[in-house]
Amino acid sequence: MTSKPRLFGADYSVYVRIARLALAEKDVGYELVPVDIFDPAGIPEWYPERHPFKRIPAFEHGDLRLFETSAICRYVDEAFDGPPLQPGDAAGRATMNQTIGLLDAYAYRAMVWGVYVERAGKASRGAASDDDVIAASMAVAETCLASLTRLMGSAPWLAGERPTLADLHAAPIFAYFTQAQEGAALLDAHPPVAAWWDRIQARSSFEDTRPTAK
Ligand SMILES: N[C@@H](CCC(=O)N[C@@H](CS)C(=O)NCC(=O)O)C(=O)O
Repeated sequence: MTSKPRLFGADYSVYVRIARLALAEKDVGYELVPVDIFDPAGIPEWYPERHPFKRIPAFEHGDLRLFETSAICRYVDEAFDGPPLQPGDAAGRATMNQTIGLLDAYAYRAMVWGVYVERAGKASRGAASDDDVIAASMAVAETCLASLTRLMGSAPWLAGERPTLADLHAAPIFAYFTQAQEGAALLDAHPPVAAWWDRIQARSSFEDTRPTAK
């Protein structure tokens, strides 16, 4: 297939950045088609056909249309040349998918919305933070970081000896979480995850997908 993939979404989005990281790691050229879910005018009227739940991202490559970031990333990894982003063995893939599931089910909501948006996001808009929401979210974040620490063991990456989709799924969440003072302090209390955070930030894909300042 020769056509260039198209990714629909906005660069500030955690999930759009995960897909962009996968495309960047595989060195795949693509078009980012702007869809801003926070646009006061609403999303484009054609977008629900791309994503029935009106979330971002959505993806297209030739005749293939996808939504759900994990499906997009696995397709990008398997359909294009470049370094594999999934372990070669079943147990390694299961462990990687467990970490991705943890990030989707528990980390994203608590660490991005419950801590970053509630603390740093609201402060930047001059709004008051809800300390009860932050405390409850930090308890979940603590379990997330403790679990990631245990699952990493002595490996440099979240799912083994080389970067995988699990690292790409986590990085945009941590990019927001560590902007809140509580987030940065919790990361410091988990040295293996803090060392991973230094490693993932040093990758060119991380820099290349940095959201543009608004
Ligand atoms: N399960 C979806 C989640 C995507 C998602 O929640 N994206 C956020 C932006 S980071 C969004 O579109 N939020 C809009 C909303 O919640 O209405 C995926 O894996 O792609």
